[in-house]
Amino acid sequence: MPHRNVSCRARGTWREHLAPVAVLAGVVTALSGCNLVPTFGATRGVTTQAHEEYRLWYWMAIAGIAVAVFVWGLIGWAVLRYRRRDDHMPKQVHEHIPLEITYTVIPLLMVIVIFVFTVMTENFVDNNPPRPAAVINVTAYQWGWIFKYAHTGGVTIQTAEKAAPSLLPKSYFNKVYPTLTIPVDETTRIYLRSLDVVHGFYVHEFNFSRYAQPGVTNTISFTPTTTGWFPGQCTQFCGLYHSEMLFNVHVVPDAWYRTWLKAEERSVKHERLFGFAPLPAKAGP
Ligand SMILES: [Cu+2]
Repeated sequence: MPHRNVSCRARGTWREHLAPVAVLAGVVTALSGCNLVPTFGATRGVTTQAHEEYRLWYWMAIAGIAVAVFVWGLIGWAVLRYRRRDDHMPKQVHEHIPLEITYTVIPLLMVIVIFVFTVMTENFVDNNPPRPAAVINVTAYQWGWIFKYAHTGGVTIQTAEKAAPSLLPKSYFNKVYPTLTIPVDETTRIYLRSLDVVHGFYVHEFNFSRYAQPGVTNTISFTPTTTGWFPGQCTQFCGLYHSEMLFNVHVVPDAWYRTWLKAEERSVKHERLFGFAPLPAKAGP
C-alpha cells in the first residue's frame, strides 16, 4: 500500500507548516496595535458617516482575506496533493460545465453583494438630512480655505485670507491654518465651492474626500461623534502652495459651539463697525 504511506507523509508536512503560520498570524495581530481588532489600514473615523465607511471597508477586507485563504488553500492543496511523484500523467479535465458554472456564479454573487453594500453605504454618506445644526459655506482657493457660517448674517469666520497668496512667499511658514468649528452629535451641512481650480476637501478622520470644483456646489453632511481636533487638507494638486492648503476641524460640544459662534459674530461685527478686531476671543466658553 505505497499510496497510503505517501498521504501520511503529506499530512505530517501540513502540520509542520501550520505551526509557523499560526505563530506569524498571532504576531501580526499583536503588532497591529494595542487594539486586537485589526483595522486593515483604515481609520475607524469620528463621524457616523465615517463609521459606515469603516464598516464597509472592514467587512470587505474580511471577505477578501477569506477568499484569499480559500484560494491559497486550494493552490497549496493542489501543489502538495498532485506534486510530481513519477512520470505518470494525471487525469486531464476540460469543459467541466458544473465546475465552470460554479466558478462563474460564486464570484458574480460576491460582486453583487459588494455592490449592494457599497451603494447602501454611499447613500448613507451622501445623504443630507434636513434641518442641520450648522450650515457652512466652504470655499477653496489657491491656496487656502474660507469658512463662512450661515445664520450669522453671512459672517465670514476663521479664514486664511489674511495670510493669502500675495504674502505667501514671506509668511507661509508662520501662517495660522483656518479652523472649521462644528458641533458634536449634530449634523453639519457644507456647501463646497472653489474660486479657481479643482481642490479636494479631505479630512482623514472623517474617511471622506470631495472635489471643490469651480462653478459647481457640492453639498455634503457630517455628524461627528467625538470632540477634538482633526487635520484636514487639499487632496488635489492645485499649484505651487498646494501643500499649504491645510485646515483644522474642531469638533466641540453643542453649547460651546453656539457660544463660540456668537462670540465670533460679535467680533466680526465689531471689526466692520470700528475697522479693527477686538481683543482675541477666548478659545471656548
Ligand atoms: Cu488645493
